[in-house]
Amino acid sequence: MGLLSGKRALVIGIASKLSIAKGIADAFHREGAELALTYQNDKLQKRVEGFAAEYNNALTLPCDVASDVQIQALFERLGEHWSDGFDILVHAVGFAPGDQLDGNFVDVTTREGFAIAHDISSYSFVALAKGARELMRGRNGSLLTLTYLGSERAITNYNVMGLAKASLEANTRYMAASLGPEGTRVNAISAGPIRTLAASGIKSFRKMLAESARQTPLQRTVTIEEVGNAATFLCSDWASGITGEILYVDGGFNISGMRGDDSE
Ligand code: NAD
Ligand code: 0WE
Repeated sequence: MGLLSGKRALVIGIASKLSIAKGIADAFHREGAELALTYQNDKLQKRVEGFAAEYNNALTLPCDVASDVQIQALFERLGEHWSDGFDILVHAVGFAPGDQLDGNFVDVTTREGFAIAHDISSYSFVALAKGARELMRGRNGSLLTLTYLGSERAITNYNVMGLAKASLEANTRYMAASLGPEGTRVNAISAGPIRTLAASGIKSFRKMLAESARQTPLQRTVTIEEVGNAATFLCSDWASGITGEILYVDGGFNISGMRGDDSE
């Protein structure tokens, strides 16, 4: 018996085998969950269908979270597939226009960049919760999102994404308060830096990974498998008392202060 046997999970945010959402889907599948996956656009469809084939031919559906029409269509089709409901929704989506993530924060941040970052990276989590609400009601289900320490600390070049993640974390708490009475939990994982497609566009990301490993208690970066395992716990009945929580999966980086010579 797996930790998620008998549970149905919708995973949003797979773009490649390196995606955090792929690490989560792999762990959910290993622990016995039945999966459905979405893809952002036609370019990603074939790839996501390939992953779905490895998960007992999981259902795949399109969803660009910028579109209310697509979100509505997603839950209509999911409701036909899983007519008595589902248990888990994973939101592993974040985006800001590339020019927002390169340069001095005050110089590069624009009204439009701010709006897009907050729309795609934070509002979309509530938008998906609205769509999923009736299918998830009363099943002791859970929603999970992915955040980053840039919400609380000023991290070079993370810029307006840090503001959007601060909004996403507040969103996690307000959604937990809103959906708690119907038995649905809402949590976030704050992951340490991982080389994914979303990170590959970032200037000097390699240097950042090396430096953050040096300053981390575990002296290394974390993997998508480790995030997948923590996600499995949060979405399982073992976490039935946990909601509105931000769980760090970062090797302890966030609690670290100054590191002395003896730890090098
Ligand atoms: P990724 O590029 O593999 O995944 C990002 C996903 O967002 C992609 O699947 C992409 O299709 C999707 N997406 C972007 N805009 C979308 C839209 N309009 N509609 C639907 N989907 C859209 O990168 P990742 O690192 O796995 O990112 C997943 C989540 O993890 C993000 O929220 C990211 O902020 C967060 N995170 C990443 C790291 C890291 O270092 N990689 C650390 C902490 C948190
Ligand atoms: O949340 C993220 C990545 C978010 C992201 C990345 C991109 C690159 C391509 C959002 N939008 C875009 N838009 C693009 O056009 N992370 C936590 C990974 C990340 O990104 C950083 C980091 C870390 C860590 C950017 C600057 C500094 C550190």
